[in-house]
Amino acid sequence: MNNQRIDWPTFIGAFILLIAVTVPLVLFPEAGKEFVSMANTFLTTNFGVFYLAMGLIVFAFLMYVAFSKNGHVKLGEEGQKPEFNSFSWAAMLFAAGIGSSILYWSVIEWVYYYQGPPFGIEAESNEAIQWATAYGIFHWGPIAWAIYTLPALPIAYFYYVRKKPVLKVSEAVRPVLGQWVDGPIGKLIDVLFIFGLLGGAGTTLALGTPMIAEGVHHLTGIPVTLGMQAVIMLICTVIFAISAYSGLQKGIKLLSDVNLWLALFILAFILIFGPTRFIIETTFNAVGILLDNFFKMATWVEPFGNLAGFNETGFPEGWTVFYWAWWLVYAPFVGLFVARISRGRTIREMIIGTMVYGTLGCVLFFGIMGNFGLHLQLTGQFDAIGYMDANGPAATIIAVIGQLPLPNLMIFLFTVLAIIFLATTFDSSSFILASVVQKEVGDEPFRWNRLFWAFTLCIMPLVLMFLGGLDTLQTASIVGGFPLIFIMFLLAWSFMRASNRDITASDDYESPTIHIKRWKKKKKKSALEVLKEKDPDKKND
Ligand code: NM2
Repeated sequence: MNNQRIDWPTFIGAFILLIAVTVPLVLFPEAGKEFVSMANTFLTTNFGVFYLAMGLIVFAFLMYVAFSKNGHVKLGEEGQKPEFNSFSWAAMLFAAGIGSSILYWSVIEWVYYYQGPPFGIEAESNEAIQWATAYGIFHWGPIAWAIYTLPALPIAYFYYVRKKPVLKVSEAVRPVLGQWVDGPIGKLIDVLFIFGLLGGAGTTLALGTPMIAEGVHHLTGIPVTLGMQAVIMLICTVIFAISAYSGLQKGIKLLSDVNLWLALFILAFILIFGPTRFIIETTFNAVGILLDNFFKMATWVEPFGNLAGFNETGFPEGWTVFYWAWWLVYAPFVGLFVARISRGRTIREMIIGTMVYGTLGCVLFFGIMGNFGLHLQLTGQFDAIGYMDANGPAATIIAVIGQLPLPNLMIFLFTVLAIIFLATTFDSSSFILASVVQKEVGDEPFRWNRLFWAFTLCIMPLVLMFLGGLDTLQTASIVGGFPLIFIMFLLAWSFMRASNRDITASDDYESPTIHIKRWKKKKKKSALEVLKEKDPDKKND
């Protein structure tokens, strides 16, 4: 009986695509790697501008919706209270959308920008320092969060306002694609999304696991080997599988709350016991640089390459395009998840909440963790750059944290936080993957289905890690995520189309929810009339 509610074509389609990509990588790792990296270079150099344009358009679109009549629409019934309070909502949102990668990049991203700055600036110059403090915030800032938020609009709208019990990307583009959603195109959209997310999650694991491993190594002395990393991955999988299994109200919410408190504690500790004034001033300054150069950064595609004495840096493809692509493969998932937790909020609250809390959270991480590291470097207390050249990024992150007072305790907490961050992204991912392969989702998708995706999320990266092909998987997901750019436009269009239609059906602009209710009543009546025509004896029940 249960199995009838599974959408088998999507389930199997996603699985086959996954196998179809993994098996050649297992059999022919070198050739596979070369092919994928060629495809990646081709896409990011030729179509990089697509990604940047998408980012800006999505950002502008959301600003428009938030303050338009469509933003008033309530996700749920009139007078309904939000299902989760704002604290838990923000915590879940942040914990789902952000994984352990923020701990990785916020501590050391500045090193890369400092050594390979944008805009033809001299490496390791004072100007490079300034940009290094701002670029991280940009890549984890308002545009990035806008990419995350957009899919939530149509999905939440159909789930709560039109009350379709389906949590699927394809369902959210029905107003534009109509019947096609039920055919192969709809399945393809869902399968592409699943594929992108699995690859994006693979990237997260590829960064997170070595970092956690270095933390464990520092605390226990166990050498970092492939086997040890595999055990860490498995332990993380068990944690998030338990959380996904116990569901939204228990495991996922609890882990997210713990995640937020622990993160706030570590950030506060670094702020207080680290160079407080330097951190505050540098972060403040960086926000200024970002605001001043927002559009410049958002549109920099390096058009002149090596012409006329310019020196091509590859910075836009390597960073901004890569980041937008990475946020993009996660976006439908975060959209589905944000939609699921936003019952009782308005569209505007959802948009502003995601973008503001999301950006603020990232500013805190980059401002505090990043500038703590930068301060160590500039004052000569700890040569993070030299350490990184010798020992790689993962060990450097742990070494930077080890410069704090109570180093062992802080490394322990940092490692635990990384595990929880990883788990909170993966439990919600498996929850959503399970939803997408079901035809209908009551309150939550089936448990076995959630567990299945929890393990699938890890097993493939695990296999590839042993083969040394994890980088290839990352790149493949970015390549596979390319069509999502177009799906983003379909999503925006669908939302506008459906909500405008519902809103104009009423004359009451101020409260579209009331208006939508009225519209629905009308609809219902006409459905009943049709029934009566067919079967005049049928009672109105
Ligand atoms: N993003 C936010 O590993 C993670 O933190 C998950 C990464 C897309 C860069 C998301």
